[in-house]
Amino acid sequence: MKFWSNILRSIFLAVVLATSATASPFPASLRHTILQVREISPGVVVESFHPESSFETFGVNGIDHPLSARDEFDLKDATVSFIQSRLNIDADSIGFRTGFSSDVAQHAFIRQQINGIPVANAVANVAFNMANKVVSFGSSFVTTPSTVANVPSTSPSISVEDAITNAESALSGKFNEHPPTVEFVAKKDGSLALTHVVQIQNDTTGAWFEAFVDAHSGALVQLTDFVAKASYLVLPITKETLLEGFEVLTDPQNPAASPDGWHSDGTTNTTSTAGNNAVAFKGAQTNTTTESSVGLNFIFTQDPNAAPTTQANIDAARTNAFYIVNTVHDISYVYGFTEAGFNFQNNNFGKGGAGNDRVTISVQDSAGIDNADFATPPDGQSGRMRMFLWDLTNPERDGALENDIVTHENTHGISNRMTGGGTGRHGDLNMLNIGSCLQTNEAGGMGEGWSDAMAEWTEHKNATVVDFVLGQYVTNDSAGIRSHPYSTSATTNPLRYSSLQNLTEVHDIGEVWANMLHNVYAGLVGVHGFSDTAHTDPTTTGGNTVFLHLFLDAFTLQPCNPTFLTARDAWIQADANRFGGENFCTLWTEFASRGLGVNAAAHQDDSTVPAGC
Ligand SMILES: *[C@@H]1O[C@H](CO)[C@@H](O)[C@H](O)[C@H]1NC(C)=O
Ligand SMILES: *[C@@H]1O[C@H](CO)[C@@H](O)[C@H](O)[C@H]1NC(C)=O
Ligand SMILES: *[C@@H]1O[C@H](CO)[C@@H](O)[C@H](O)[C@H]1NC(C)=O
Ligand SMILES: *[C@@H]1O[C@H](CO)[C@@H](O)[C@H](O)[C@H]1NC(C)=O
Ligand SMILES: *[C@@H]1O[C@H](CO)[C@@H](O)[C@H](O)[C@H]1NC(C)=O
Ligand SMILES: *[C@@H]1O[C@H](CO)[C@@H](O)[C@H](O)[C@H]1NC(C)=O
Ligand SMILES: [Ca+2]
Ligand SMILES: [Ca+2]
Ligand SMILES: [Zn+2]
Repeated sequence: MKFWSNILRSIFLAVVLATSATASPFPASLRHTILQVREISPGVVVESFHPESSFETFGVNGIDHPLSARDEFDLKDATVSFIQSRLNIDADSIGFRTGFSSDVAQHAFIRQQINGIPVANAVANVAFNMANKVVSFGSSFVTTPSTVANVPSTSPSISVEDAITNAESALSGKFNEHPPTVEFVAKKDGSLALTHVVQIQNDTTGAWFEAFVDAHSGALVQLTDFVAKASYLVLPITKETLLEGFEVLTDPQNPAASPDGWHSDGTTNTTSTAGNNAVAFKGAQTNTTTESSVGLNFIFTQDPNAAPTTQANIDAARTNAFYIVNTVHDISYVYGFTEAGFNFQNNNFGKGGAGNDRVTISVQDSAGIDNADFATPPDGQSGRMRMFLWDLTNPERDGALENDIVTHENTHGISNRMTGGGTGRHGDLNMLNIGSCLQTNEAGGMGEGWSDAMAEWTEHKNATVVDFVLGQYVTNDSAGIRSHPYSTSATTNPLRYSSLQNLTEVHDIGEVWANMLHNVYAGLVGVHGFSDTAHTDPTTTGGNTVFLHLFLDAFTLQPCNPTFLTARDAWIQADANRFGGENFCTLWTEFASRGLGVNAAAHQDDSTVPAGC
């Protein structure tokens, strides 16, 4: 039975000495994916088993639950009845923990309970669509008749004080006075342990644990390490609009790009939206009041029906902006925007470039409305991102929650630092820009185009190159904030090189460039396919990987104040440098398809490709 197999996949933890492997009731092949081994102190190793929860999804229409016929929908009742019927268990073993609704779904979070006591590592979550049908169900419940028969006494035989002493000693820290609880922990032999759950911290090392001490034997049977893992409730960077739904991401950092994670500069560790690459805050530029987390759990649920300035929504905004800027840091880092390439970091770990210039992200900045901006001073001074509120809807919407806007701004920092070698300028979504190597109208326009193209790149999910729209969430308009979607269809987007004849505004010019890059992207993906891991692995071979290499490589090749012609030539050269010219004809064909062919000049179209293409 499917449900029974969950037992074998649940989280279990045991303190064991060294790596003395005990016989495990799950296949050896699973060991690598469900075990995590952590050395707490020399010789003391905690082996933790991560659950592989079951997960089912039920499409656009969803499925019924036993109370579907009722006129009134109650999230808790519907959830309990659904799980009860799905898992064939008693209602009183289903502990409703919390629920909330987004614009598109209603979410319930449940903990299994036995004899009224929650099982710490047995949880479930159910989502309903707005028609109150079940659309997904995840579960790591462990109830079975045999485990229920083996439930230990629910009266602890050792005191909480003794449990604290044991935990303090095992974990080299002090109890932090957070109220202890009594919970069950499901163990790998299918039995349960009754535990005292206490928090232990060490101010010197920054360690912060939740320890589960067996309330009958006194042994440490499970551990949650708040510090080692960071979780963020965010809109994953591949999602284009908020309506696609927030997710909890755990440890999304790429160690190849951020070796000490996102909350450490190698010296100071934080549990807030402040770290080596970025600091996200609301307030004056001098008042970097960041979002604090519980441990490193940045779980702040945005309420779409409340003003963005409510506390929960500010917290959600700081968390999302921090996540996006760090993710863009990590992506661009592995493609070449490194310390030596003039990136934004406080500590450069001795790898060159000037440090002390992490991005400062001011969310809901009071300086503006319906926009966002990014100031790029030279290497060694922080890039300054300012995200504004948008007042086109009621309640207002927050640009920090629209990933493509945050990425657009962040990319100004990349194009400005990489073109001309570490110099900078100011860029925004809709206003005029000034700066050093992207100063001219045409270069500044391409600056806007690169920013849109990078935002688009992050949001591609597969080899299907769909049209791309920027800013549809903040405007609550499916057309977004540009004149046309970026598209391979010349009907959907007719912009060509010659369109520049009639354009002077940088964002208008940027659209022409971003649409050309969209076509280049489509051409490369058409030839090379799509790499799912391109965000973290620049050695993959998909067209999306090739595109981002050329995108960043061309920055450092192109001259100060590039034109469409010289920027195109930089791409062709970047391909020659990295791929031996493998994509020569693909690139020329795509540029030429929008008028930037071999004989294009002075904003006159040409569709010629080199001989042999
Ligand atoms: C915290 O950790 C340090 C370094 O390991 C250790 O010296 C100290 O005793 C610990 N503090 C407590 C309260 O155990
Ligand atoms: C800070 O965090 C880093 C990376 O997570 C870790 O290696 C280091 O031990 C931590 N330092 C302190 C003082 O806790
Ligand atoms: C600094 O931030 C805190 C918390 O967001 C806020 O209460 C305070 O008013 C801010 N101060 C300034 C000068 O902006
Ligand atoms: C967004 O637009 C839709 C349709 O135009 C409208 O029904 C909805 O109220 C708008 N949302 C907000 C928050 O303004
Ligand atoms: C590919 O991604 C697009 C969105 O970019 C999505 O609409 C489509 O369903 C995806 N196709 C597959 C096969 O996953
Ligand atoms: C520029 O605008 C004029 C006047 O609207 C129009 O006739 C012409 O076709 C435009 N040129 C291009 C290349 O779009
Ligand atoms: Ca968007
Ligand atoms: Ca730097
Ligand atoms: Zn811009």
